[in-house]
Amino acid sequence: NLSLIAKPAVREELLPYCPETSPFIAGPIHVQLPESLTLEEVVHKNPLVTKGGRYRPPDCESTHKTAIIIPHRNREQHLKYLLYHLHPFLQRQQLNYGIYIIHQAGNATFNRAKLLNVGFKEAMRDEDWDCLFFHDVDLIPEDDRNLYTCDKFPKHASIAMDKFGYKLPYKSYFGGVSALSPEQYMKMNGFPNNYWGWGGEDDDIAVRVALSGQLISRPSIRYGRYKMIKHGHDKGNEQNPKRFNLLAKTRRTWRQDGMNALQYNLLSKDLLPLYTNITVDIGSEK
Ligand code: UDH
Ligand code: NGS
Repeated sequence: NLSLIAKPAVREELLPYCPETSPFIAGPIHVQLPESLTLEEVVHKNPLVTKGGRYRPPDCESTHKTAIIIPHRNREQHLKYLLYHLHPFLQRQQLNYGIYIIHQAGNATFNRAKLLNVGFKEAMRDEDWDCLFFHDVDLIPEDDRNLYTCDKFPKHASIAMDKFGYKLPYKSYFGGVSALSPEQYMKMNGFPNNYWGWGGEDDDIAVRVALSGQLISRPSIRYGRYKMIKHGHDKGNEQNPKRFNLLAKTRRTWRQDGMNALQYNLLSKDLLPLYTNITVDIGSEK
């Protein structure tokens, strides 16, 4: 049956497509954060992950190409634990995937949404990803039936977080982990670039979904479960006092501010064993 056969560019053998449901999916995950864990151990536990944090199932051709985009600064411990859990999780789902860390250089106020725009742009330069997961560094998925693939509409995946009692804190909550196809992302002009500091940027993204004529897709509440690694407030990410004013203007600004206005200086891009590390100067609030 020829329709079952794909010919990947770098592979010599012809592999059949992976089954619709991966046989390796196991359901609930008991999330542990071993104190002595090192990144080297994570590397050893994931022998099939290649430079830049890339993976393809060895025995079949995946029907999904997912990039994971993680905004980051000064959360090395969280990153270690996320990689420890995420690599095996994604492999059990038989995905063709890559992990990108978007590291904000310097000490200017943190800007999560702008980093995610940079991640989208840089990841799409590498590969024709069909789904991008925008993933906070401190959220560990607790069930591998929570598929890291895209839906018909922008997906909010972290709908049942432990810190909110495994339910949504409010109906339009879109923070934590979300997933969009490139088409869905561009339809809403990406994410806002002008939320400096904590809060509101995720609500702005949810508003953009609606303003661009899209709905929000969600996994089952039984699967969209996440453990948040406990932490205090970050230096350089103070509550943004402008967030309510910005949110009140999204309807007027979303077409001007987003992917079409994105400016940054790429400082480095390193293909590390477990992820592609992108360090970027995104400037500071004007
Ligand atoms: N992030 C960083 N470094 C920072 C700030 C944020 O890497 O200095 C990234 C990281 O991926 C994080 C995400 O941005 O998961 C979102 O950060 P956040 O601080 O907005 O959200 P979070 O839910 O924390 O992690 C909310 C404040 C928690 C204070 C709780 C005190 N008990
Ligand atoms: C809302 C924030 C969101 C935030 C959510 C959960 O109030 O950015 O709380 O926050 N919106 C505004 O501030 C406008 S949390 O409980 O995780 O600290 O994601």
